[in-house]
Amino acid sequence: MAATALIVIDLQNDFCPGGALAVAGGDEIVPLVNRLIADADHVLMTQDWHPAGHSSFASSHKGKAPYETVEMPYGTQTLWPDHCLWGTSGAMFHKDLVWDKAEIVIRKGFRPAIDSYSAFYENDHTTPTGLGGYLKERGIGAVTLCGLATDFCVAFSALDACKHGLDVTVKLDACRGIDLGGSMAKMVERMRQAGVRLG
Ligand code: VGL
Ligand code: ZN
Repeated sequence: MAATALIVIDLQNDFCPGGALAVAGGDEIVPLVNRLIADADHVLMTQDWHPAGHSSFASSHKGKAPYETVEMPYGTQTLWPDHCLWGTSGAMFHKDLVWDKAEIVIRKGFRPAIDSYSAFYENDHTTPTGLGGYLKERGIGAVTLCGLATDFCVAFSALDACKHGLDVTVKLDACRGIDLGGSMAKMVERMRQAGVRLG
């Protein structure tokens, strides 16, 4: 039987209370994620990792405020407060997360001109992060996802995992969402329709 991996998405300080792009209750999931890590055969992580002046930051677009949108060559991009600047404390994993077991950390969002929600592809849906190939080579056929944020990086990762033919579970109680303009209900429904198991 193909192996299963737990993928912990973006459980970083900037997405936790007090962080630059805080997700309500983001830190509450840490104990549960630690239990999932302890029980998992393989643990993979993603880390949102942006250079200063990244194009997903509202501050990079004159006259734009966070949570507004801009049209990028690859489609509509939501603008965010500056967050997860590479190498800063905001980009580090939550201090109580026990992630020694992690076999790989996939960093995403490091190209200045393109954002990346999914662990598999950047927001143009064509530039790969390499995770798809990694899972294939490792013989991993099923993934369980948890982390932040439910309606952005977790959901887009889950949808792409389905497209890769993986068996996909999202542990909703080990996720927290941003919920921008109804994005939570919309993305949960999209995951359900794509065949994601919502556990
Ligand atoms: C995320 C917005 C911007 C996420 C990352 O991890 O869901 N959301 N960058
Ligand atoms: Zn980001």
